[in-house]
Amino acid sequence: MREYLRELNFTQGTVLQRASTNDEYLALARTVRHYLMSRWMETTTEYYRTQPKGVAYLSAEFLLGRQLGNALLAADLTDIATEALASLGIDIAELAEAEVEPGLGNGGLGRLAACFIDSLATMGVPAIGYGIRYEYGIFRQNFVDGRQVEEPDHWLDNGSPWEFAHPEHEVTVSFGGSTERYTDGEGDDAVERTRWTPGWQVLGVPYNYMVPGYRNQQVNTLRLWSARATHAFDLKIFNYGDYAEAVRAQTFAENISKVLYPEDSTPQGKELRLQQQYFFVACSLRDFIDRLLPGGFDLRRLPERICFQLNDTHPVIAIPELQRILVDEEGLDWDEAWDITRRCFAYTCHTLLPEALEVWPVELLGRLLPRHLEIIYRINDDFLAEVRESRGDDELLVRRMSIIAEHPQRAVRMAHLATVAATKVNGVAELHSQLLRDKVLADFATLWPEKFTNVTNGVTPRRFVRLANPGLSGLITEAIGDGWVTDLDRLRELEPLADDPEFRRRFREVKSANKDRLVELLARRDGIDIDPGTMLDVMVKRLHEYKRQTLKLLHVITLYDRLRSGELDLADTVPRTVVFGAKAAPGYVMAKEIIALINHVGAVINADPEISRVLRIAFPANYDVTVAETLIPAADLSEQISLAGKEASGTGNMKFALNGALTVGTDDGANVEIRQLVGDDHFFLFGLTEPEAAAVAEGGYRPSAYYEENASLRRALDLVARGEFSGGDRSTFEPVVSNLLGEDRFMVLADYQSYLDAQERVEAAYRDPDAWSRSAVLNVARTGFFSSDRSMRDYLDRIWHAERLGGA
Ligand code: GPU
Repeated sequence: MREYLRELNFTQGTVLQRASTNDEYLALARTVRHYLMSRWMETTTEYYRTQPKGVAYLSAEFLLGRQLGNALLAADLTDIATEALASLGIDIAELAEAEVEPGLGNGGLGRLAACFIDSLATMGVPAIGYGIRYEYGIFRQNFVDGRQVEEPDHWLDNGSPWEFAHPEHEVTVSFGGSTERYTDGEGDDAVERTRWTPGWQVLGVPYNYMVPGYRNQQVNTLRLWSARATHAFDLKIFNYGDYAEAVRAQTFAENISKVLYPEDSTPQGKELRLQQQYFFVACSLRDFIDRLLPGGFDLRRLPERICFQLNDTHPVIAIPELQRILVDEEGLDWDEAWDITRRCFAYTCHTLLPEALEVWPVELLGRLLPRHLEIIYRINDDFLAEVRESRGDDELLVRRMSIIAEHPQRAVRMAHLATVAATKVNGVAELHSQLLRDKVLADFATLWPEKFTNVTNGVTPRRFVRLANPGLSGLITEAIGDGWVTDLDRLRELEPLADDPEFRRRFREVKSANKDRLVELLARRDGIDIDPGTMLDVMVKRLHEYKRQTLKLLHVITLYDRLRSGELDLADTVPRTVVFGAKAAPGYVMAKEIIALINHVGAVINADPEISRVLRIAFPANYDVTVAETLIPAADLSEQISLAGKEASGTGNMKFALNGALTVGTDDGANVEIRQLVGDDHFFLFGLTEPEAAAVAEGGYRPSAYYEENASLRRALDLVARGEFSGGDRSTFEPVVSNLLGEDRFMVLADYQSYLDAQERVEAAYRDPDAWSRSAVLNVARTGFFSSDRSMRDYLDRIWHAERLGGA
């Protein structure tokens, strides 16, 4: 408390009586971080002193969510802080609301990185996260006439108490220019080498964030890089007297870390994005070599000290960068350097969609990073020679496997580069890893079968159960003690309690209180009015055609149609609130149309005085980690309905199950493993399987055939086409309808009937609250596997072979 008042007075420069909520939040945040500081320094010093083998998680995104609650929890200060503030007349909850979450990621991939660093700290693994400190994170989403409008995310405006800038540790990063061969040394010692003369440079300034382990005295580091203009650059121009030009140059450099690209799974190949990628990777490698290794360290031993884990292809340019450092700067010969480089990297692939696989046009890469392009060519030449040697002169095979694509333009396939270089390549769920091996990277898996492995994703139980669901956490702890927070398999001990009526009653009480919290949030935040007495049916994730929000919507429209026609009896229908949350990439036109359609359908249904008693749509704008934390614990039904073979894993699916929602889902991604664990009786499965979907595609899929044969599907689509949800205007949603009827790449129409049938089973099950809550409790008890702590153990065993120093 004394600490807190000190921060308020001396750092925030205000007094209790006059402090704003933001002042109070900042003072508390600084008090907590102060408390964690000595552990942080100790952890850092310990790693430096013992030089264990560690992990560097390279990721262009870390979708952290709010920091305060997590820091208090990790430090075990929540109760103390709550009481101390209460004695000053301050409500800690109100103050926590002042924190703007750092939205430095798009969705699953970025949130996964945040879960992983939490688990690594909690498990005492020597690990560092490296990424970009975007000045603007993921855009804020607004709806205007139901259409998405984006606004910049000024997350740093009210102060950022969790970061520590270290301008004194800046790193210089080079771009452009040219390369030349030269002879180093004389006579017998002479060697041919390459010199890169860059065209321009920027500085990377590190910002450190604490990553506190859960009550274990460990605090790891997340280091995010921010771009600055070099001093030399602007000095030179200032001396010419061109002040305006100097300032412009600064802006140019600082643009690099200005904004997060908002495309999720569909990279746009923008030059600035490649600059971002190289920028943070070059800073991170330099930082690791110069600052985390002892002076004079022999880089030939680098693989004994580190594994750089590549979070998808975004950081893959690190591979030629390390090779360049070893060959051009350290003077190692190519083959020795390449052997070292290969042993330092592992690659995680997060997709199966061809359009999500990053490629960089050779023209662009060569202009921005000429030396790296040469290195990539050489890597490719050696690799293709290896392929020819082992597989004969199969030129088709060689072309398929080449790191360089020739069509539609010459471009570097980053996934191929990563696969060639990495010690291990992993997918993020069993099915995904199998499809990587059998389809997407099949040629590589034939050549190097032992390279491929799986690590099923996980989520941190600290944030997504303990913090987000205090009611359920209390109930669990009362039943089995609190060990589950760091050993989630212990949730199994709840299984017998699924048969205890009293436990189920209390479980329902918790769910109902969580719904009340959500109702309160949506009313306050969005002016949305929902009834906590209804079934909460939730679909939250990025808007993507493969995730099939339109399938959910067709179900809703069918319910509406049947209720209106009297085919369904209003009095005998289970009341539902269907909640959507989804951002669309700003340039993804179809996704934005689907958002508008959801909102328009919602407007019509919610305005119907009769039907809205049993069916409502809530689509709060700007779904983010903070909203997820209130929404997920309140959900009854979790929608995981991607076309089989398209969702690499999904992680929302895990969060819902762990919070006692039942899943309606396809046999896709980690749904497969969820269903195996919870059992068929407690999961609503529907839809084509991956082999079935592949067979349908093979045979020539005709969506219109389903339309013609299925009357209720026809009625639902006709309602949209006739303008029922667009004030009679038939043109408004014509693109959505004609896309479904004409192409329907993700087979929404093929799975429609099966989905409807599954929803009937959902409704029937929900009518029996006791049986439903039994299933819900079993979902909690049986999904401890999806802790990101378990994912980290798998990475440690199968990929990193790093040491654990302390921790849980
Ligand atoms: N994912 Br590629 C993203 O969130 N963004 C991307 O750019 C790519 C993948 C997701 C997958 O779609 C999701 O299935 C997975 O659970 C998540 O990454 C984490 O692995």
